[in-house]
Amino acid sequence: MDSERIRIERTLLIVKPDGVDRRLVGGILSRIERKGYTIECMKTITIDRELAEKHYAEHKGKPFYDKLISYITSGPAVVAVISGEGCVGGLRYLMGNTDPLKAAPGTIRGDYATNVTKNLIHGSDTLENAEREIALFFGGE
Ligand code: D4T
Repeated sequence: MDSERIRIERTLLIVKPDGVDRRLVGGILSRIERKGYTIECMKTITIDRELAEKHYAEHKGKPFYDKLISYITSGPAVVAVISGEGCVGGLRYLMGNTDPLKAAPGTIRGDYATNVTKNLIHGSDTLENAEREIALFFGGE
C-alpha cells in the first residue's frame, strides 16, 4: 500500500580505487541492483585532491586524513547516483561497518575487504550529505 512505502531517496556511491583495481565494480553494482536500487548515472574518474578534500572536509585534522586523501586520489574510482526506497540507509546496511574487520559477513565490506582505508566503497550517510555529495560529483551535468 502507498501509505507503507518508504520514500524514494538518492544517494552517492563511490567504488573506491581498490574496488576498481580488483575488478569488483560489477559484483558490487550487481548487489546494489539486486537489492532493488537503480543506477541513475555513473562515471569513472580519478578524484583530484581538491575534490577529495571537499568530499572528506569533515575528516580534516584526523590522524587518518592524509592517508585517506592519498588513497582516494590514487587511481580511477567509479562514482554513481543510486536511487530507491530508503536507499541512503539501505546502501549503508549493504556496505557494512566502516572497518571491514567489523563488517558482518554478507555485507560488501564484510565479504570483500580487510582494511579500514581500502574499504572498497562509499555511500552517503544522510539525505543532506547525499544531496551535497551528488552536487559535488555531478553538479552541472
Ligand atoms: P566513507 O565516508 O568512505 O563511506 O566511510 P564511512 O562513512 O563508512 O566512514 P567515515 O566517514 O567515518 O570514514 C571516512 C573514511 O575514512 C577512512 N577511515 C575511517 C580510516 O582510514 N581510518 C579510520 O579510523 C576511520 C574511522 C575510511 C573511510
